[in-house]
Parts: sequence; C-alpha cells; structure tokens
Amino acid sequence: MRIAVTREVSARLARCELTHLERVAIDVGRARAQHDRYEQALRDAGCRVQRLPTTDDLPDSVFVEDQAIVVDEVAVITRPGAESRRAEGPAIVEALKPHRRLVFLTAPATLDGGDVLVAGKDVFVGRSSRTNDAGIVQLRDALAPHGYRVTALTVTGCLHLKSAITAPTDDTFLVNPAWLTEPPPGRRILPVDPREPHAANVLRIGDQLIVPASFPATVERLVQLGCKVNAVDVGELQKAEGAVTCCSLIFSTGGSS
Ligand code: CIR
Repeated sequence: MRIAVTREVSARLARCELTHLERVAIDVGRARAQHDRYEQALRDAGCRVQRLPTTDDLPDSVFVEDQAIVVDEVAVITRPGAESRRAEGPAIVEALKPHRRLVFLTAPATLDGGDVLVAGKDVFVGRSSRTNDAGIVQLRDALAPHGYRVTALTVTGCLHLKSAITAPTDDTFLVNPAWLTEPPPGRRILPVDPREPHAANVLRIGDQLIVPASFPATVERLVQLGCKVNAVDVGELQKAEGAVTCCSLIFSTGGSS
C-alpha cells in the first residue's frame, strides 16, 4: 500500500516564507479547494491519503515534503533551512514513526526535502539557500549504509533542487537548464518549455505524473514522451512558492492496498 502524508492548508498561508517571489494576496479558501483536488489526484494514483491537521502559527506546513526524506529503509527527519519551519517537524515525526526507523539531522545541518531528488538508489541533493554542506553530509551518512549514492548539485536562481529537476520516468530528467547548469549524466534530458521556468517540478507516483495545470507546453512535452499525466491547478500554492512535489510525503508500507 502507498501512503501519502499531507497537511491541511494553514489559515495563515499568506504569511509563508518567500525567497524568489514577490508577496501577492493568497485566497486561502481557494488554496484549500486546490489542495483537496491535489489529494484526490493522489488517491487517483493509488495512494491512501493521511491528512494531518495544522495550526495558524505554521503558515508553510502544507509543504510537508521539506520535513523528511522517506526511503524504503529509513525516514530522515530534516532540519529545515528556514527557522520558521522547524516547528512543523513534530507532527511529521508522529506520522512517520509507525512506518520507518527515524534518523534526525542535527545542527549545524540544514536541509529541506525539496532539495532531495531520490531516483532509485541515486539521491541528488541541492546545495541551496536552505540546504548546507553539513546537511548533505548527514544525509549521506544516513542513506549510504542502505546502498544509496548521494551526489550534491548546486542550484541557483530557484528555491530548491526539485524546482530545477525531477525524474518523470526511470530514464529521463525534466530540467530547467537555467537553474541547474550541469544535470547529472546517464539519463535523457527533457528541458522545460522556456516560457515555463517553474515547470520542472512534477510528482511521479508509479507510472503516473501529477503536474501543475499552469504549464501546458511542458505538459505536452511529457505527453509526447509517453507519460500519463494528471494536471492539477495549484495556483494559490504556487504563490507561496510551492509546487506539486512539496505537498506530500509518499511511501510504501506492508499490507495490501
Ligand atoms: C518556503 O519557502 O519554505 C515555502 N513557502 C515553500 C516551500 C516549498 N517546498 C518545496 O517546494 N519543497
């Protein structure tokens, strides 16, 4: 069975952290409706959705991806680069505890899950404004004993590694070349449409992709590649510098679906 942990949209989403975007008004009601449909897309892809409650003092808590890296053997609880986001962690710990052995990153490490792309046994980590070298070293120490190869990449111009690159299939990277000058070797590179710089963030679940509806030209490139896509409108979450990978933590557990 596949579980997707999500978290309710905070009433204070508009007070989110912003790094590369200007602050604009966010309609929380609409964000919640979009989040509901995103969760439905997760169910359509075969996940059982476990939505955690939140509180008003956690504006960014809907972006659960940044709090943990979950692989088959272990869950690594991060220490997010934005201090305002560290109070989001305890609820994620409680949600993951029944399913995985937990490893905790500790100071001076900082690392956001949005900077970590797991592609089979290859794990790529973005060195970014949120993730530092100590975070990368501690992540490597947690994952290498389980056979994962951890490679650091430097991202510029965007928030997280997965703003610049994701893996829509086993042998393809979807990349914005402006934000990641040297994508890892060994796979076909599919560039985003140049009019859609934020389009590299797509969420793969088995043979399906959840993609943002706002990037039709890049979605068309994925369809041409043979991908099965489900486009969801996440416009209000994008105003908070969110995307589709960041709103869930997806992992398998024993037991039938
Ligand atoms: C932040 O700046 O932390 C949030 N406003 C957005 C986080 C998005 N996370 C992600 O893409 N993994």
